Amino acid sequence: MHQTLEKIFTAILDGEQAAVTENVPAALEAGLSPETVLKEGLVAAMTEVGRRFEAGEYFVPEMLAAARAMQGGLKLLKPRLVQAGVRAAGKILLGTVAGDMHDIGKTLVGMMLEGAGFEVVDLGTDVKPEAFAEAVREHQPDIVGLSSLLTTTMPGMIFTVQALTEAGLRGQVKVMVGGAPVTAAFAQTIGADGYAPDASAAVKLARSLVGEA
Ligand code: B1M
Repeated sequence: MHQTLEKIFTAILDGEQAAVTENVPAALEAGLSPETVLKEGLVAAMTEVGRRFEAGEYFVPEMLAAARAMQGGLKLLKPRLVQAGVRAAGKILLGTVAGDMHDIGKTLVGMMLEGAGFEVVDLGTDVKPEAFAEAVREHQPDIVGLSSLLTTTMPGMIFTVQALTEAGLRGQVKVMVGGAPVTAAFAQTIGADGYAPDASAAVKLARSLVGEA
């Protein structure tokens, strides 16, 4: 592995954004393609972050720090990736459902998905069902990701799936759900395509929903 990629990999795992933003341009100057820097630097590191989280070696703070460090590098890389015509792994529309202001978990899920090469459109919090439908029309995502942290706002997931169906859009997107009170059984009941208990599982689920192993 090129020395700059090793530095990017380690800096992301250590949550050191300055070292990432220093080494991404250095890797490009050394002649590595933006795609190589993305896949073998950023995505490889975030995959390792996910593994460490699942193994109980990392917790949410470490995962957040790594995701922030990765985003610093991604920001520098994005224009070069667009220039080089590199396609995202898929496009995901993400939001916390109506009435719910919790955004830490949803944002972390979005950051991890970006780290896995997905294009993420984050609609924020308190997103009404009609706003999700409207945004699907506008952005044409592969996946709609719904987050809810309150038992009282979980019905917002049902109404969002209904709104997508009523707008004739349900067939063109996969729906994934998550958040502390949400379960796989609930996801199945409301006709979602999948449930993920945490950000690392969300990446795996999103990959499987777009047909990427
Ligand atoms: Co609130 N809150 N809160 N809160 N809050 C909880 C959720 C609560 C469990 C606390 C408690 O009572 N023990 C409780 C809910 C009870 C329930 O419904 N069963 C609660 C309550 C009651 C409330 C208020 C109603 C309090 C009040 O005003 N009386 C109020 C509601 C406001 C509203 O939304 N309308 C409220 C407000 C707030 C704050 C604003 C103070 C703040 C939110 C700040 C913010 O987000 N910007 C807050 C916080 C911080 C929490 C706790 C303490 C932490 C939530 C968090 O960020 N966790 C929480 C208690 C707790 O969970 N321990 C609590 C860290 C985050 C990384 O985890 O969000 O679970 P999490 O996300 C995980 C997974 O769930 C999953 O992956 C993430 C990363 O691993 N995931 C997905 C999440 N979304 C996903 C989407 C996916 C896939 C996976 O696919 C699309």
